[in-house]
Amino acid sequence: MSQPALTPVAVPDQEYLSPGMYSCPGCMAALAMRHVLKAMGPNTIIALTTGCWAVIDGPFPYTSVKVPLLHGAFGTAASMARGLRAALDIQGRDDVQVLAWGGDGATFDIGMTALSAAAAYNENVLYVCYDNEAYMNTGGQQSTATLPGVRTTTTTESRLLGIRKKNIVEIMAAHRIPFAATASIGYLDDLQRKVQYARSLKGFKFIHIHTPCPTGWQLPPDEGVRIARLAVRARIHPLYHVLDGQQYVIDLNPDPIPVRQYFETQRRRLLPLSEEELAWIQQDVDQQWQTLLIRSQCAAGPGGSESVR
Ligand SMILES: Cc1ncc(C[n+]2csc(CCOP(=O)(O)OP(=O)(O)O)c2C)c(N)n1
Ligand SMILES: [Mg+2]
Repeated sequence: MSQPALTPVAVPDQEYLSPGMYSCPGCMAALAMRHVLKAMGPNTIIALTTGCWAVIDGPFPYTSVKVPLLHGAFGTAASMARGLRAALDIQGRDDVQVLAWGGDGATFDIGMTALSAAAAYNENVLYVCYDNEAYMNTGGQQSTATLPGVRTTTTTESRLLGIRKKNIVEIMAAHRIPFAATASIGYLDDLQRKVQYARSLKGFKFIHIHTPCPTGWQLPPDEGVRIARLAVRARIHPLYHVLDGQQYVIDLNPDPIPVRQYFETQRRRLLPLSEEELAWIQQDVDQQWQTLLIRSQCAAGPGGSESVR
């Protein structure tokens, strides 16, 4: 990316969400949309798949979003975005950006086929996945984005060791798309910069935003941002981006905390984790971080630093 990591960015004053949305108090997915749209600007069309956001937006003919929005079936954000992009291209509307928007269930699971195809064909759209680690709109069922150790309404207790959260950014990077990145609702500067950068690129861009869900995670409404930051510090959700599937950059390297400490902050239901299971999760997180370090060919300072760029 052209700017150094986490340099302050100009966040536009303009708001593209109306007050009085249908989100739960403290909804991090709503905050994510608010900031992504600020970075995208008014010439944006949203391809929205089913999930909480299809409710937040409001019932037709009302909408809480001040840009055009197409609401489609579950898992179809990438397909809708391709159609919109093709129609805009026929009209010569290079000035209009297409934003595909889906939750973790719609992206990691149900929409994966359409998502992979859109990435493989390098369609000129930005796909944003807001990840609350479950199918929240239907009551919190397990998705392949659910953190191991978290008990959802459909978690099978006997199977923990060996089950991992799907690494969606690695999957997208393997398509060699121009830009694949993680982001967090706890670090809005980083999110703004990534969206602004992504919209300047042609081709398929993917951003995976970690958005803890106060309702589903049983958090007070003002706790979402703090918990999101702790997930970054625990390296459960490290902040990095990958250019063309090859160039890895770690965007933030804050003082790490152990996974155990992150789990202790959780109010959502957890499995009764044995020491062996906790150690396995920590080992897995450490291994993934080491892989990131090697790929980005940079060394973390002993105490951590705000940025390793
Ligand atoms: C084909 C189909 N299957 C199931 C549903 C029911 N459904 C609606 S929203 C939803 C959960 C979406 O989860 P996610 O994509 O993670 O978004 P979130 O609700 O967490 O915002 C489900 C299962 C549906 N609408 N269509
Ligand atoms: Mg979800």
